[in-house]
Amino acid sequence: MNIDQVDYDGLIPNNVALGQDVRVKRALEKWHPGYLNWWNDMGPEGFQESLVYLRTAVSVDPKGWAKFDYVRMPEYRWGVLLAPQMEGRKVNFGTHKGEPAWQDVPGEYRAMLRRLVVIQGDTEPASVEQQRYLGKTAPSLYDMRNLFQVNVEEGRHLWAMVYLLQKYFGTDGREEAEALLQRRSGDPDTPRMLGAFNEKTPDWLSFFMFTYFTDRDGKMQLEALAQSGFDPLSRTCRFMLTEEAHHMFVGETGVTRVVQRTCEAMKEAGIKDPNEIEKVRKLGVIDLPTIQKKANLHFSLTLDLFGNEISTNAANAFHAGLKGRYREERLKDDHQLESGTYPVLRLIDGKIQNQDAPALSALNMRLRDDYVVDANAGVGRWNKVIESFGIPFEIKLPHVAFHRHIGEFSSIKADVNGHLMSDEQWKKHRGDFLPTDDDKDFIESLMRPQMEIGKFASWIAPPKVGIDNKSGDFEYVKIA
Ligand code: BYC
Repeated sequence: MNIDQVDYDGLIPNNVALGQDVRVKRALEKWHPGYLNWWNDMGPEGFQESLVYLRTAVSVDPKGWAKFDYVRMPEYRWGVLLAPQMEGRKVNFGTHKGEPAWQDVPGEYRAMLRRLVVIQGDTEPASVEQQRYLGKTAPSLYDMRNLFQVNVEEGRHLWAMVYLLQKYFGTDGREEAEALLQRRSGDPDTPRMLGAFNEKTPDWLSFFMFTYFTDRDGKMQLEALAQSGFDPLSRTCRFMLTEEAHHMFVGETGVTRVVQRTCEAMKEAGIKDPNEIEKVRKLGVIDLPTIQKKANLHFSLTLDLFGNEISTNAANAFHAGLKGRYREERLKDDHQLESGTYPVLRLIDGKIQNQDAPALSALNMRLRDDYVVDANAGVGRWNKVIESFGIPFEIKLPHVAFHRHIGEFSSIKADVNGHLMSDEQWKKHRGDFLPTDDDKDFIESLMRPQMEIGKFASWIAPPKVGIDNKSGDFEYVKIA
């Protein structure tokens, strides 16, 4: 079989010759009904019978890998797709640098590798669960379609990790695959593994912020895992990154369109001061300070996903050649990091300051730094829109010490500029930085569905171009 092409004949589309791998094929076929039950119980509420204009991967060739068509979500062809194997690929970092990449799990790293795969896998269904109710308040059919596209692809990413568990981790892999269907986002007894995936995504602004900020953590972690010396993981993550790009596009353009609509409405009403919140809200759009608060919330929750700044887990995974740095192959050093240092922002004598730490221990910090640079780029594009209307307001990412629950700053309170605060001050000013109940109620009041073809809710501008180059009045979802 040509690796670029996906075999659609069996129950599970794949480019891994599943037909010749009877044990894994059976294991996945056995897991499949449980997955569909999970999708029906925890996937998008309603719309399961609707025809959604979705893209499905038909090849792993970066040019032209997807085809678009109307699909009922439960009939989406979730499959197992790996990027093509690279001839002669080597382990590119850590103590095994230069050895041939592993096609099987190295025995001594089995537990570490399984943990990484399970954590990655756990985030995928979690995000679908978090976004479960959003279809009902979609601001347009275009947005609804994008939501469902993101959801089915997160489902596919779960399949990607489950394939690795079933193929390479025997009985315990099978048990982990089952457990991925049992945990639930936000459940007090069986929560998802990482903090941000147990938070709510209650409205569409949160959805756009989540796909902008949190899916971008996905990008960074997948880039780091794509470096893995365990070749099947690397190939899996490389293809997932292709899909992930669309999710961040949905987030970035979603926030852009919200900002655009707010600025347009302010201009039409002759409001120049962005802090005239009540006046702006009366126009049926979301004021810029509230958009800033949502960005503060989702950015800070996402920073927690990078783990502790100083981490032996991260050091061990790098040393073992399992998880690299962001775009490891482009970095110019020895790729072993036995002796170098890296500056880590820490709390020293009550002050936030940089301190050099062994580079190997500081890998989470480094990936987080790369993330912040990447996240800042899109924020700059949001600000260009505001600037084009001449409104004196700039969206800014808060300081990394702000509102943290994991790592160095989890034990302190800091404002968005990184100034330390007492608990009292924090209580008093929390609502200046993070959405208050009033803000939430206001946003919720705007979340009225707009399901007429080609129409958009009052608080969001239409996109510049449609999906798959479709026109503005294209019926992205045929609601059943
Ligand atoms: N919440 O040594 P540390 C995505 C735990 S998103 C709860 O710093 P490490 C997506 C940690 O597990 C990308 N617990 O940990 C986006 C450890 O516990 P144990 C997902 C946390 O391993 C949108 C202990 O604290 N992929 O794809 O260096 C939609 C010590 O911590 C948290 C990955 O994350 C937390 N936030 O760093 C859909 C890649 N942080 O084991 C999808 C795989 C830490 O000692 N995961 N802890 O009991 C990893 O590489 C790492 O495990 C982490 C944590 C970066 C998550």
